[in-house]
Amino acid sequence: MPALAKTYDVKAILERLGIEKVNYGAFDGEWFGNGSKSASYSPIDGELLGEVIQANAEDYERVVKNAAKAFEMWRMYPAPRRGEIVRQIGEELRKYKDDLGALVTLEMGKIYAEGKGEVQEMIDIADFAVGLSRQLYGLTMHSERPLHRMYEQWHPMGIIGIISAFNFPVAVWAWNAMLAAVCGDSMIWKPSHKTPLCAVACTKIVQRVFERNNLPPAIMSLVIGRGADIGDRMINDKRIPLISATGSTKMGITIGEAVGRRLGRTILELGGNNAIIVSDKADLDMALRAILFGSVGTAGQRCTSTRRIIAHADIYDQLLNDLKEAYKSVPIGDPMEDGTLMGPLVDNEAVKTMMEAVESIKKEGGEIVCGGEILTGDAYKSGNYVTPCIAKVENSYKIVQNETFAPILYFIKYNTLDEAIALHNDVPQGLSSSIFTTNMLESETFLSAKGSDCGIANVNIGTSGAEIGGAFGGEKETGGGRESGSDSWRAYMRRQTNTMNWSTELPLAQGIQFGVKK
Ligand code: UN1
Repeated sequence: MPALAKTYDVKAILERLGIEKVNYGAFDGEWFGNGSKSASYSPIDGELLGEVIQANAEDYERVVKNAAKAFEMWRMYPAPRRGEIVRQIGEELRKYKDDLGALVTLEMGKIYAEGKGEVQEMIDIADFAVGLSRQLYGLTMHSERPLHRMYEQWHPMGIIGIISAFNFPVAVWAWNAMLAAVCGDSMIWKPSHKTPLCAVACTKIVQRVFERNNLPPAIMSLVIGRGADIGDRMINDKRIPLISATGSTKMGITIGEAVGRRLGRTILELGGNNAIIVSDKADLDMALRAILFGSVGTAGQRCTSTRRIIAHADIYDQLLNDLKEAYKSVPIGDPMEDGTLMGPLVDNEAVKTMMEAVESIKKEGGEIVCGGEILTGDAYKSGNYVTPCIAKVENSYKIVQNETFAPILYFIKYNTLDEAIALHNDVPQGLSSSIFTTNMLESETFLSAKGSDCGIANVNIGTSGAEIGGAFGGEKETGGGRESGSDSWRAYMRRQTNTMNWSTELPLAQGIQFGVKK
């Protein structure tokens, strides 16, 4: 069937990235693994991309020991020189942008443009971290005591545990890894078991940079393995002072509890339920394009995906109709091919979850406006392709209050801005949000203290596609963590307050006299 012939060479892509038929899943400077084998199949057509021999409990122990050893030297390596290593990693990522972007697409199914976009995020955060390596600033304070000096400094923290999700299999690791590296930490990455080859490829890229510079590659270690073997060990491990995790709220609660019990720290980036308020004063054409990217992009599998449209009654019907037309013409198919805008969902399980959600919508009284079906036929033989769905609902529905990781968009009507903001905030999650309006009073209200309660709030742009320069994360059940830009780096270091007495007396603070009789 020539129409289905691939225009790209999977074998060549994998080869250039150093992916073998069977790969080791643990890395601490050397590749090894003694756990069970796990296969990675492409959601595009079910093709076997490669296998991984996962890490077992002993392998994990070995990785932690070597990451701890690497930390001891790395923390004493000057921060700007750590930045130089990260600069070289950024250069290397530029060389592999196309291949690594393709592997992201092959392994999790987002379209190639987005796969490459993800690698661009890695490059951007590497550049950001290089600059940061000379700006890990602390404050100086004025002491209340004469001839005393006070300041604070930021020290490397230790081994950072990075737990990443399938939907951003390389970028989110890089947000953490590039910052942690300039902060002087070593790290252990546990990627999603759905995207192990992406993690192997990234680790091979950084391995070469460390080796070239005669530095221990264990600074960026890897353990691929199931939660019960590896994840549980990591979150309960006192040698890991910080766990940075991306995933579902359910998973975040487990991690938060386990790490909290040992008084460790977490950066949690969990579920979103992101809405766009579309005002009657919006540029509807712009709103339409933003909604389409936000809801259909990555097949609705971003934590920032647009899940709810809160539309003003006066434009509700028009927007819904226009969007319905746009949804119908979204090219769905092989995400590697030019022109495709929506690829498959990550696996059959995700398709099942989406279909169950569609049923729940109907059961609760919602109306399916379009989509929500499984595509069949030769081009869709992996069974992972669906049509994106729009549904008319009430915000209070149980299904609407939950995050479904699939392209389902809920339509909700409002009359006043206060009502819109109340609906907007009336969900358990608080990641990303946006308003489309050309009225400044409306946009400022949305951004004010009584406006959006999310970690990210935008005006006239969608909910997804954040730049790396800002702090990324959200409130409420999204977990409260912040990654990536702004001053997120502080979470990867420990703060120390220093007071230096350069007098010949010993005055106490708060004016306390505590004389010793001679
Ligand atoms: C995620 O889905 O976990 O803002 C991260 C965005 C991307 C990152 C999403 N830059 O959509």
